[in-house]
Amino acid sequence: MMMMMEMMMPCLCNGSRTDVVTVTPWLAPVVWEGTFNPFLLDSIYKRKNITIAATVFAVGKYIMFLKDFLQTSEEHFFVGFRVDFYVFTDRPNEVPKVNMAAGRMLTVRSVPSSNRWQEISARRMEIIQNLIEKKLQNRADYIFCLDVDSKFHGRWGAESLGGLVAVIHPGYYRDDRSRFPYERSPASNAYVAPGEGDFYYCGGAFGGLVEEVHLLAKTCRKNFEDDAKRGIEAAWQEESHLNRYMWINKPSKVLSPEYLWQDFKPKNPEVQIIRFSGVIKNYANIRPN
Ligand code: UD2
Repeated sequence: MMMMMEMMMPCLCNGSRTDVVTVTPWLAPVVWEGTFNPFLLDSIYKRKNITIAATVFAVGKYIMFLKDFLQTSEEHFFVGFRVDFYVFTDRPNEVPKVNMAAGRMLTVRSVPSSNRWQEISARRMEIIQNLIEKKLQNRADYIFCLDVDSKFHGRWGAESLGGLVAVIHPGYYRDDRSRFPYERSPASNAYVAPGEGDFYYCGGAFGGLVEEVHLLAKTCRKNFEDDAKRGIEAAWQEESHLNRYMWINKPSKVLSPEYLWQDFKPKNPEVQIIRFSGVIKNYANIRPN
């Protein structure tokens, strides 16, 4: 331990990254490669004996992405920690067998199919809320909710842990907020007014402490359903509601687009490592509508 403390003496006068913003105006860290020491973080969180839950939905043809998602998670996602994956699918018989390290577990749960992808995507909030209420409250400390059509390529570990954790969307992080695809109709509960909004966050990855994510899922579900009763569907379904939520309830940790890139996007210089990235897919072939 002594050795590690010596090695780790932080320097206050010389930031490790000067090409990107590493803290938000509300003093939440923005996690980029080079801003943290993975060994130090692992040693801090290993001692806490934590369990991390992760949800992933593979409904309809999206089951085809599950094998790579799970296999690459074994290589990169919280390696050495206790991780419980919850797979939600309408095709439980097609869940691939993936060798998992000791301390890692996979639970498969059946969910109904739908003929609208928007509904599959948006209903995740309700299912996450229920999972937390019925199962996770005393069984997991943190939870991450991830898109299945993605693979891990680099470390995603304890540096990502926080109370409420959001990932900056790779498509808009260099843009002015007037270009963010927030829901712009004031009639929707997901409405973000011009001149509001911090970053544009991904619907494809978010997390934090179980109780924080419970509140987020419950609120987004309620707002989504309330919209639906009035015949409204926000521009990007639950992603729009998540963005509204994160504007009001600032995330305590923000993950850079390293934590959800898109394979079709060339890497920008400030992105030194891609940790998790959406695969290229043909929407017309895989979505139900
Ligand atoms: C974006 C978001 C996604 C969601 C969506 C808006 C990212 C990278 N992705 O992606 O999270 O917010 O916009 O609704 O931020 N799914 C199925 N079967 C289906 C359709 C969807 O299992 O037939 C699940 C699956 O886990 C998938 C997720 O829902 O990863 C999101 O659907 P998508 O990947 O089609 O959404 P997309 O690419 O528009």
